[in-house]
Amino acid sequence: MELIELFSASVCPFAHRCRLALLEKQVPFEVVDIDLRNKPAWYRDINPDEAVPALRQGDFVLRESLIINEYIDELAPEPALMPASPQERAMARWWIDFADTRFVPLFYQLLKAQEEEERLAIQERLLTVLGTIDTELKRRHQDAAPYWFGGEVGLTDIAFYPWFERWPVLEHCRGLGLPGELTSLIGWIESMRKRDSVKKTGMPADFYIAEYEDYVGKKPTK
Ligand SMILES: N[C@@H](CCC(=O)N[C@@H](CS)C(=O)NCC(=O)O)C(=O)O
Repeated sequence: MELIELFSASVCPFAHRCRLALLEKQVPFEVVDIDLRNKPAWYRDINPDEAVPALRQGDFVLRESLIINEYIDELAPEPALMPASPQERAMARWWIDFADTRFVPLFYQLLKAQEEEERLAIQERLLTVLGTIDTELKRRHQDAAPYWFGGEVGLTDIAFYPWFERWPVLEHCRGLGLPGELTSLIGWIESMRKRDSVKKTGMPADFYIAEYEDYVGKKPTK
């Protein structure tokens, strides 16, 4: 197999998804770090949007974290990162879409919101989404199975996890901790933290806080 290069940045949760998938899939790859504050001009030829992640393998270039992860999963049958049954595969896609369209945008909207009223409204919506995730995890395995679709980690877990590693940013900048009653969600995060892929790619909370304070554009509002 031709070597895979992943254009990435440690701060970026989307690129984090792809590093996790590559490690879980045990596919050899090289990380090329892109400084998002000072992107090299050549990177525009790889990704005209100048965003990370991008994957390059010989002449083949692919963008978008979720599409990249589907490609990574299809490189080899094992370990499978999608469930086996068509219905569970469909549900995995549904939850991956939920992560991207309903959960992730609220994370950024909350960080960017400058007015208190707007912030509280977004926070409410984000808490509802967290409740939906917790209810689904409870319904699926009553706290017994470590991952979304049972005993094996998959693309659904990977689609969500990077934002939970960055949750201390919301806690620090917006005073929003993870509610303790969301026991299934918290249990799932703990299971993810035990994985080698997560340990190898993880960064400390202070790193994310410093990076995102810059992104938020001002110091905490608490
Ligand atoms: N939908 C894209 C989002 C990628 C994205 O937004 N990446 C950010 C970093 S987290 C980026 O590179 N933004 C361009 C910039 O910072 O100039 C994906 O899933 O890959």
